[in-house]
Amino acid sequence: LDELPVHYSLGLIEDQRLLDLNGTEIEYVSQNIIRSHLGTCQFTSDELSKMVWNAHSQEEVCSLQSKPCEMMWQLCAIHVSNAIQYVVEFAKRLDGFMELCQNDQIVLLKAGCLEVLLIRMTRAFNPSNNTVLFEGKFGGIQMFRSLGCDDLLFAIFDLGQALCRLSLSDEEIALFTAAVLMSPDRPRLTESKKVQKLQDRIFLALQKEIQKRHCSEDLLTKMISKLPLMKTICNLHADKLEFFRILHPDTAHIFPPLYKEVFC
Ligand code: CLR
Repeated sequence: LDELPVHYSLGLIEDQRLLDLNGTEIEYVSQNIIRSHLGTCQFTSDELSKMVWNAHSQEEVCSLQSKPCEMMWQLCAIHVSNAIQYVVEFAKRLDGFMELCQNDQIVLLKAGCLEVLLIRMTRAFNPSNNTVLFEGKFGGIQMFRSLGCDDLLFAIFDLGQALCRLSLSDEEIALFTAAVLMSPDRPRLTESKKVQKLQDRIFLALQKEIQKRHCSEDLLTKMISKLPLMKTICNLHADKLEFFRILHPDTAHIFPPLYKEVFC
């Protein structure tokens, strides 16, 4: 992901004939991905825009802050793994994904699901007051104080702000998350050529989608420029989790199985 998408941002794949796809086929790729996203995104944009001004009260924030560190970690892990289940369902509905070997399906999901979740977070983020959806209502960074991971949370909220500034449509979020999931450079992939082909098609569809809205041509470049921050967040999350497990060695059981499977 770090090196690969550069040639897209330089606009070298402008010609869809390079991939041997016609306009109808690209439209078909788009429709499959957008449908998969809408069917697995947990909340519709309408629902989210209604919830956005429903904020946690001061008491609710205080009660989250006074939870013991372990309990807050557990609560977050439960919400994260719940959201990951939807990402898994999204992946399964993408054309080509289930035709990959099982090893590669697992590699792509393990490596990409947190990045997908972070991009999806844009939909559940209110940049005007720097709040995110958590436990059914919106709240600021202070909700997560008892985790003891301020630097991680600041990075996540920074990303939320940066992605919201791009004001991505649901269609663009769908195609962007699909492209991130289908990253051919994940370690231990056995058929990365196949994944590369699928990702090329997705980037092409994304480029078309962006042109449709005839907004700034460099939107794709801006989207790709957020990938390093996402990678930083994934590494930071892994570090924090490792540190937590060293401090609390007896707490393996508090995390949901899916969270452990993906991150431990
Ligand atoms: C992302 C978009 C999904 C719904 C969803 C579920 C869980 C939320 C997540 C969103 C955003 C990030 C989130 C997470 C629960 C905990 C996590 C608020 C809204 C925060 C940033 C804490 C992370 C702490 C780590 C130690 C796990 O459709």
